[in-house]
Amino acid sequence: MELVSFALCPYVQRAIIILDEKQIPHNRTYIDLANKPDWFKEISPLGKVPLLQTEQGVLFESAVIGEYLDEVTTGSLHPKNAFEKARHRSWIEFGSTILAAIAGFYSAPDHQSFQEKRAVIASKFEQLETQLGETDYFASDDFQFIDAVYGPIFRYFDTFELFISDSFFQSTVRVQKYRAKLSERPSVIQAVSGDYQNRLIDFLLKKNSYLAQLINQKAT
Ligand SMILES: N[C@@H](CCC(=O)N[C@@H](CS)C(=O)NCC(=O)O)C(=O)O
Repeated sequence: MELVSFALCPYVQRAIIILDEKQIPHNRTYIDLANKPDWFKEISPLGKVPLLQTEQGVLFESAVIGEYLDEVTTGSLHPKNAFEKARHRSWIEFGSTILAAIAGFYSAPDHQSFQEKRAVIASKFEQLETQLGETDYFASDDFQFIDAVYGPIFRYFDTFELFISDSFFQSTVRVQKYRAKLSERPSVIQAVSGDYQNRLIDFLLKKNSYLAQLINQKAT
C-alpha cells in the first residue's frame, strides 16, 4: 500500500497513526500541495491528501481510509458496542470541526477575528471535556481509532503555545490530560518528521495573519 501524503496535514497523520498502530507495511509519498504533480491530479478525485493506493484501486478521505485499514487487519481499533462505535464516529466528525476552527484561527487577519476564533476553539474543547472520563485516552486506557484523530489536533498547540501565553486548556483539565497522554504515544509521535515544527512555523509565517505577526514579534 502507498499513502500519498503532505508533511503538515493532520488528516494524513490520522492514516499514518492507524497504519502504525495496526503495524501495516506501507510506503509513503510526500507531495507539495502548492505544486501538485500531474500523476496526483489524475488519481485524486478531490485533489486532496491523504490518498491510499492499494492493489485494488485508490481510496480518498481520511475517515474512509482509516476504516478500511482497520477492517482489513486483525482486531479493530473501534469499540465493539454499536452505539459506542457510532458515538466515537460522531466525535471524530467533531474533531474535523476543530481542525476547521484551527485553520480559521491561524488564518485570522486581525486581533479581533483572532480572539473570536480562539474562543471558538476553547468552546469546542469545553464540549469535548464533557465526553472524557478518567481513562488515559478518549474512552479507554487502550488506544482506539478516535485517538488517531485527536493526536494531530493537539499537536498544533505545541507550536501555538510558543507564541501565545494564555492556555487554550485552562478550563478543560481532562482535555489537557488527554492531550498529554497522546503526545507520549509512539504512533502519534512518529506521524510527523523531526522538522515538523519548523515546517509548520514556515507555513504559518506565509499567511498574512495575526498569528504570523506574533511569530515575527517573537523572532525580533
Ligand atoms: N476531508 C478530507 C480532508 C483532507 C484535506 O483537507 N487535506 C488537505 C491537506 S491537510 C488537502 O489536501 N488540501 C488540498 C489543497 O491544499 O489543495 C479528509 O479527511 O481526508
